[in-house]
Formats: sequence, structure tokens, C-alpha cells
Amino acid sequence: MKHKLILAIFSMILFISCSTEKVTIIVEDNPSTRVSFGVEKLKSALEEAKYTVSIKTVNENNDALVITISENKTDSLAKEGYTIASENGLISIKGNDASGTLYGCIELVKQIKEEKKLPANFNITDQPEMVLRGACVGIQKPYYLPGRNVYEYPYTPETFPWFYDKALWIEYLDMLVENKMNSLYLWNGHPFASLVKLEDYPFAVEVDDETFKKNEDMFAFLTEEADKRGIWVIQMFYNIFVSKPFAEHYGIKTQDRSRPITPLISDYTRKSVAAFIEKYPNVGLLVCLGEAMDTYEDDVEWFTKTIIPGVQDGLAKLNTTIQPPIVVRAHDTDAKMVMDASLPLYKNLYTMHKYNGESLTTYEPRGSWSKIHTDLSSLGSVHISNVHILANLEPFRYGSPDFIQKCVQAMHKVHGANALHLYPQASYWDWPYTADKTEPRLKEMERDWIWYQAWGRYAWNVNRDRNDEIKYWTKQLDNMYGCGEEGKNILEAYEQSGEIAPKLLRKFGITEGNRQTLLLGMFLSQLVNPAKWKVYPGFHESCGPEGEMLIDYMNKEWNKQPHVGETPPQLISEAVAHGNAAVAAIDKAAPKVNKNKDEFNRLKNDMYCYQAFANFFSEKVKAAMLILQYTHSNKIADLENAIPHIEKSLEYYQQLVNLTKDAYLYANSMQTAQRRIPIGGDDAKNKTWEELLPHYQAELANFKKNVEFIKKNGNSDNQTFDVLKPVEVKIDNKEGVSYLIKKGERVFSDKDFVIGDFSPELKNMKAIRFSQDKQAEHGTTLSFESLKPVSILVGYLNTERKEYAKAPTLETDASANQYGQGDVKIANALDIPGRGSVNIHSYTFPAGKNTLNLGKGALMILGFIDANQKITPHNAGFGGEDASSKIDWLFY
Ligand code: ADA
Repeated sequence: MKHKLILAIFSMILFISCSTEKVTIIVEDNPSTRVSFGVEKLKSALEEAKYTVSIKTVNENNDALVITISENKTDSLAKEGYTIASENGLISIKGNDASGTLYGCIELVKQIKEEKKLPANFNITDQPEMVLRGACVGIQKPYYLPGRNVYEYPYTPETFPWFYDKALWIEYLDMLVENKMNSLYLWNGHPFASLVKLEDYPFAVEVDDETFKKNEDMFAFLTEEADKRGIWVIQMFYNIFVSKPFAEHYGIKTQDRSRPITPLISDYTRKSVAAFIEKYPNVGLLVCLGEAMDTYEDDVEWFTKTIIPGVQDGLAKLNTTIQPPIVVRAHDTDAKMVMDASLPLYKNLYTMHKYNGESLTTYEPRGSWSKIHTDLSSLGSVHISNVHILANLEPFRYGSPDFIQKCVQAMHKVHGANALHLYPQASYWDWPYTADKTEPRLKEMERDWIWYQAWGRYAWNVNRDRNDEIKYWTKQLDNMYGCGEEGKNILEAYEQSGEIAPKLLRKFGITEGNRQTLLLGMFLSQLVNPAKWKVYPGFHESCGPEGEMLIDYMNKEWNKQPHVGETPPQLISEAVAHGNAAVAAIDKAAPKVNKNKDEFNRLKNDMYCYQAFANFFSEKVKAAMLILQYTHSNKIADLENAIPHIEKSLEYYQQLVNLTKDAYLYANSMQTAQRRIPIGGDDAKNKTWEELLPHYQAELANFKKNVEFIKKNGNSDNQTFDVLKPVEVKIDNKEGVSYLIKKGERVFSDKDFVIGDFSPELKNMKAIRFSQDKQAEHGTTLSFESLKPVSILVGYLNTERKEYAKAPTLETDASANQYGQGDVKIANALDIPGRGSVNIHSYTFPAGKNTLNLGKGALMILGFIDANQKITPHNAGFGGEDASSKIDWLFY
């Protein structure tokens, strides 16, 4: 009420005279912190433009140059909307609420900065289209902490010195508010044990008292500073995680994908959530019902019986019935099922799902992943599109406003999303730094300013005219590089280069997940025989427009069938053209650059990198096409003709090595065994182009040697593999029955499926037969003792049927390579008629007593081998049809 009266008093008309350099800002008594913040920003911008500024509540002296700032709620504007009217030299900023008023100030600040004075005529009414516009920061590292697993990073000054750097946060929050972003997400596995103490589990806290106190202070600081800027802080966490001291106290694991929900972990988590809500009432929660939970049914139970009650307990303690929003991620769960079960219990649920998975691939998303979005957005609550890790953009600069604008259009039109969550453009695991090899290190928020600005701009309003946008970005780039109209060429360079990684990944990639780092390149085996590398299901159908994969394209070519959609030769020639155009544009702009020259040169270098990459990739695909053609033609000439293309690709790769070796510390910021493609990233290895080059050279040498072999010895399709030698182990197992792998052997004790054809290398293996129903319902546990380290061969059926276990999937389970099981060892190793083919993965254990614990779902245990017996990964081609498996040996 009082508020309204004040508003009425201040909605007066004031005069501005251009003859004075004095500005009076009139603002209501006791303005909200957001409005005060906006006023302060305005004041400093004016002072920088050499005005003398006074802030008053009444224009008692009838000052001439006046800006009135007020909140004025109107139904004709959306939340956070505002108007700025400047007529005859009068300026009034009216916000529809505190945030709107703040954004009005921010908008005027932007104009003053651009024009270096108050704009003369400036009338604008604006409001956001997306209700939440936010970015995230990972409280995570490129590596695992000793004795810990993925996502397990307590908040400590040793691990995250930057987390305690208030100036850094202020810079970041200022950047967010300048882009009119209103949410900040902090990602971590189990933040609770760094932030709350529980009476019933005092030992669960995993930081010392001093750090705990610092964390409380930082959260208070962060939420307060964020709130001033209209930003809502949201804490993300994975499930089911417990703290390390908690796990040690009870002799359990911190995370375990095959663990059932137990009363103890439920009680601990419920109390953690409740304490968090009670202690940090302004902080929201983003819940990931993965990656350490067994089944979708468990997800529902966990969310409805642990998380929601935890929030409710916290609210009860606060004595409030106002439900803060809880954001539910669709990652690694059936979010629709979770929402249907949860909405009757808790009304204020938001949903979130990855836009193109973990890469940026298309503004024409389709398929089953789009359906997840529409299922969720049609529930009518806020649905957030998550631009997740940009695995195909790391580490070069990316800033194509055109591509980004079209993506935001797709978020609205195809997915029905009305909110945005944005990952850093690169180096997520290494935030706040980028991968640039500079001293001091570059800050990601500074280097990637255009990334945040473009997404923020289009999340606010996506319907902007292309020609106006070209002018707008030309100006922004001029501001940055002092290059006048040449800003247009820099924009052109960004937009041309911005097509390369999306186009190449979406049709040639194995996965959009950060299991693959695209910009390190791909091996020929990955191009011609992707099945061996486990193509992530749904990816190609969902993450790009209709088109053909390399194998399909070559089959159709051979069979003279018509092509559909985008094709491999089209994509590589477009990529090369984009690379050339990006370099031409950046070279044109270069002589006109007068500001930030070092950064410009780094950007320029990135354009050269993109060009070299596109050329490398294109040559490699051309080679792959000839090799695939050979599977039809059987002409050795096809293989021979592939050689010059591989050689050429190596020349371009060498260029890439030269361009990057002094420019970049690494390509990918996640430097663990989770990275598999093009090659394992274990222990921070294989993360630079320089390290990859010898692997690509070896690939060429092997190929040449094998082509020679064929020339001498004729056409030998089939590479033979060593027969695997089983080893004896003592199995403590009441369930399974041992059997020798043979055609016609039953696979499960309670079903009639039998082994069909199988790879001869398995003929001595002693498998163990289980009940399919029991495995589906309870999972598989195998305790055993061995004198030496052993690997257990586990067969996963290539089927979507629910009763079968899913193979280790790094896209949804970051711990899926803990025992070296992440990659397929033998693809299509057996055929089970009526069920499909079987891929073999291996789990390696040290000597002694061990237990293999696999979650619910039927699978085959194909026996034990010595851990030193190496299996060269290959596609045996049983039950899987493609000819590409027969040529895979050519690369080794
Ligand atoms: C995958 C990915 C992780 C993480 C996760 C998620 O497991 O490998 O790095 O991004 O998804 O939370 O979506």
C-alpha cells in the first residue's frame, strides 16, 4: 500500500535540458535492493560519461536533467518488463516490478555506454519471452579428487579457490544481469555435506569448521549479491550420493548405480534437503534423479518419498506453506513419469531437459529427444531448455548469433520451452578459466562474452530482424575490437565457423555426449564402423535434420538408390567452405582492429583452427567413403585411392597441431576415463592435438601395411582374433550355473532363447547362466575370489526391451568406466535369435575377493579371463549385419 502511494508521488513529469551536465535521478523512498542496484549502475555509467549525478527522492529544485525511476505494475507487461520514455529531454523508467525497474536501468546504462551520453530520444517497452534465463557454474574439476569419484567435490578453498573470490563473483553476476539473466545454477554431486550439519548425522559433514563457516558466508554473500541483480541462485545435485565420511561411517559407497533405496540413505538425504531449505530459503534446488540410481521406478520413489518430503520438512520448519520451485531434470530418468507421480504432492515443479544433448548440433531438433521436451512442456509448468556441456565446441571460441537465435526459436517452437539454462561455452570442468595457454589464464566469462550475450539476448526476445541483428552485432564487435564496420566481417567469421562443429558432429559423431571430443578428430574406424564405438541411441535421429549417415549413404550410392536429406559429401564440402569463409572474413577484418588486439589474434587463430579442422575432417571422410566403397566393390584400388586422402588429412592435422600447441592447454576440460572418443582420456592423457598426431600417423601406417598385405595375399576380409583363455576363479554364487559357450546353449535358465552364431574367440569361455526374470527384478551379483587380476566378460543384448540391462552408458552415468567397462570390447559377439546381438564389455578387478554388482536387467556373464589378456576392440559382426565390421582390421 505504502509502496503504491510512493509510486503515485513519483510518477511526475520532469524536464531535461541539454545545456547542463548535471543529472538528477529521482527514486522513491526505501527502494528495493534491486532498484537501488539499478540506480547505482546508472549513476556510475553517467559519471563515466562525465555527468554530475545526484540521487534524490523529490525534484525539489526543479532540476533540469532528470531521470525518474519507479515501479509501476501493469497487466499489459510481463513480469520483469519495463518502459523507458524520453520525450523532450525527459526520461522516465518504469518497471513492472523490481526486476523490471532494474532492467530498465540496465538498458539505459547500455545506451549511455554505447553513445557515451544520455540518448536523446529513446522510447522502449520491453519484456522477456523466456521466464527464466540463466547460466551455470560447475563446482567440479577436470579430474577426480583422490579417493573420490565423479561429481564428488566438497566445497573447499583448496579445491575451489575461486569459489571464495568475491570480486570474481561480482564480475560474473554483473555479467549475468547485464545480459538480463535471472538465474544462476551451481552444479555439484552432493553439496549438502559442505553446507549443512545434521543433528542425527553429525559425522556426515565433509569440510572442517573453518571451511564450513566460509561456505555459509559465501552462500549468504552470493545469494544477497545475486538477489540485488534479480538473480535466483539454484543448487543442483545428483542422486543418490552420500558424503564420504557418511559412507565410511556405514561402510557403504558414496554412489552406487545398482544400490536399492535404503531407509538409511533416504533418511539422510531427506534430512539434508530439509536442513538446506531451512537454512538457505532463497536458494532453489535443481534435482538430477540420476546418475547413481538404479531404475526409473526408484527415481519416482526417491523423488516422492525422499526429496519432496525433505523440502516439505524444511518449509514446515520455516513455518511457511509457500512452495519454492523445484526443478527436475529429465536426464537419466523418465521425467514425465516422475512429474505425473509428483504433481499431486507438490505443485511448484519446473522441468529441465538438454537442448541438443551435450553438444550444439542443430536448430532443427527432432525425434524422440524432442518428444521428451514436448511431453514436459505440455504439462504447463516452466520448462527449461538446458544448453548442456558443449562437447563439440571445446575449446575454440564460438559465437554465432545466427545459429544461437535459431536454436532459441527451436526451443520455443519445437520443444515448447519457456526458459533457458546455459552452460559455459567451454572448459566447464575448469571454470573460471578457458583452455587458452596464456599467463595469467583467461576467464571464461570474459573470453566468451558473446556466448552469454547472444543467448541472453535471444532468450529475452528471439523475434528480431536478421538485418537489425547484423547491425547490432557489428556494433558490439566494433565496441570490442575498435574496428568500425569491419565488425561485420568478424561476425561473418563467427557465423561461418559456427556451422562447422554442429554439422560434422550430427552426422559423423558417435555421440553428442562428452564421451567424445569432436575437435580432436576421429579415427577411420569410428567413421566406417561406428557400431563398434557404440553410437549413442537416439542421437542422430534427434540432434539434426533428416539425412544420411556415412554407411547408409555409401550403401545407397552403391545400390543407386535416391538420397534423403543432408548427406556426408554435402556436409564435408560445406564444412570446408565455412572454414575458408571464416578465415577470409577474419583476415579482412584484421587490419582494422584497434582494440583488444591480443584477444583478436586468438580469435583469428581459432578461425584458422576451424579451417584446418574442417579440411582434416573432410579428407578423412573422403578416405572413409572409398574404404566403404571397397566393401561393395572389392577393388583394392578403392583402398589405395583412400591413402592420399589420409595423407592429406594428416597434413591438415599437423597444421592444427602447429596452430594449437602454443595456443591451448587442452581441447577437452573433462580429463578422465569418461572421455573415450576419439581415444581414452584416462589420467588427463590425449587431450591435445599434439598428443593425438602420432595416433593418426600410426593409423595411416597400419592402413598402408594392411593394404599391402591384401595386395600380396588376396582379399582376406576376416581378421582372426586370439581365442580367449578362461581363468579359474572361486565363485561364491548360489544362483548361476556354468556352461560352455556353444551354439544352441540356453542363455537364461527360465527362457528358451539360445545362442546362435558367435565369434570363435569365445569358444572356450565358461559362461554362467542366470534366470532372466531374477536378473530383471533384482540385478546380478557375483562374488568371487581370484589369485590374479581378472576381467569378467559381460554381454549386453542390443535391444530396447525393458527387461534387459543397459550397457554402461557414459552419457547418463559418468561412473560407467570405473572398472574399464565403458567401451565395447567385442561388438556383435554373439547372435541370440529372437533377441538380437550381444556386445561384450569387460569389468576388471584386482586379485583377491571381489563382488561384481550389476543393476536390474538381464544380461550374460560370459566368463573370466586374465586381466592381462588384451582384447583388441572389434566388431565381430554376429547378429549385426554391416559389412563395415569386416574391414575394421585394416586400421590396426
Ligand atoms: C553425462 C556426462 C556428464 C554430465 C551428465 C549430466 O553423464 O558425461 O559429464 O554432464 O551427463 O549431468 O547430464
